[in-house]
Amino acid sequence: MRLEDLGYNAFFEELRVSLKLPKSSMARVTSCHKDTYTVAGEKGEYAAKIAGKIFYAAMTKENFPAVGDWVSISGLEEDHPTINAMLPRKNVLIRKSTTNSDNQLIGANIDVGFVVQSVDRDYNLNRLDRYLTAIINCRIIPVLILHKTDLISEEELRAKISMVKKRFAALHTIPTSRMTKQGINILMKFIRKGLTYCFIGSSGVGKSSLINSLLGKETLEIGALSDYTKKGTHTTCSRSLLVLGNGGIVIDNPGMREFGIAGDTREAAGAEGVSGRSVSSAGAESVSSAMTDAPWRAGPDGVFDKIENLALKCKYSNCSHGGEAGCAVKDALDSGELDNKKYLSYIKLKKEIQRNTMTKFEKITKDKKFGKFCKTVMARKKKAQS
Ligand SMILES: Nc1nc2c(ncn2[C@@H]2O[C@H](COP(=O)(O)OP(=O)(O)OP(=O)(O)O)[C@@H](O)[C@H]2O)c(=O)[nH]1
Ligand SMILES: [Mg+2]
Ligand SMILES: [Zn+2]
Repeated sequence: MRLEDLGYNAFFEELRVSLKLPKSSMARVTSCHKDTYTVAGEKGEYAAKIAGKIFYAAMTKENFPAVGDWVSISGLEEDHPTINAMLPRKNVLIRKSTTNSDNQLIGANIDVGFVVQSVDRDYNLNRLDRYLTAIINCRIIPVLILHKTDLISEEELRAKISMVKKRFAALHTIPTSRMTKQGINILMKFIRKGLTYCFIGSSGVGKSSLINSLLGKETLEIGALSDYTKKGTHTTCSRSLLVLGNGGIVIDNPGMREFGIAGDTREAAGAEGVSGRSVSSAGAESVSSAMTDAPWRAGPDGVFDKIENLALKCKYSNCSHGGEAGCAVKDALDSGELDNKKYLSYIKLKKEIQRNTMTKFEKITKDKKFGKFCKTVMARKKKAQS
């Protein structure tokens, strides 16, 4: 397989050249396991270990490879493939656990985030706010898939789509069903060769089933219908990256029960690119230039654009929009120009983002603790082996 078939492009090539890594050594992470990674490159798909130097240098979880990362492999000829370098990321989708302080890397170098909701029981606009905020924060274009349309009437579907449009005017929405095949061709045409699409959503909404439809074969395991009602049953247990027949690259994910919003993710994405410009902004450019001829162009500029624009007119720059005098957001709320539900969702997510954006000092302390933790684990491992 050519690297380009796995999503490699000029953006990653520039980074590779700057880091003086041989092109033949490049591979993309297709799944992550306990202490090995499956990667795919010109020599096919195989398992690789991570080099000690990356392990020791890793200050936080975000420094370890994620599905979708581009890595450099050595030792393939000697039959012990090892990841010895990782390219900075264009972006990385992060989920913050709402029960502990962990961040979970969902996928790296993603062009489009497909949020899948099943129209029968998972459809929820506040949950959609969360997914969209996280996706846009990571500079990824969001698209909504309203799946299992066979389970509701056309009228109900129209009402649901119009509620989505009212809340997120510019959000591209694709209704689909595996049973009636509604939208499957539209989805297929939407997916472009060489771009990476990440499927996220609750468990049982039909992410893996949809990907199987796109693959035209039952590659991914899907849940039994009876499992669907059981809370906490996840059919897909780990993320995986697959290439479709039309050249699009998709990432399947285990279902998510909650989706916490991480703070600023630019650092995890690789911060400054090796050429000095921001990797994230360079990524956004390459995404938009790759999509200028796409029928749908970029998604919404922001989930809460309308509120953010109103906020610019508030009397105080640090306005909390909680009732201060001269607050343009509150004025719009009072006049009915702004939807109350959208306002409440905005305030809730804003607080969460503020809470999860740690101060630099807090971050350094946490990073040091994690580095120390890794060293202790390795020392213990060595002692046990000797
Ligand atoms: N009625 C209906 N059922 C569907 C459709 N697509 C998938 N399903 C069913 O929904 C159930 C869950 O599908 P999965 O594809 O396993 O869902 P998932 O989102 O991958 O779930 P996790 O892997 O647990 O996150 C299965 O029983 C599918 O047969 C559809 O279009 N209509
Ligand atoms: Mg699944
Ligand atoms: Zn205000």
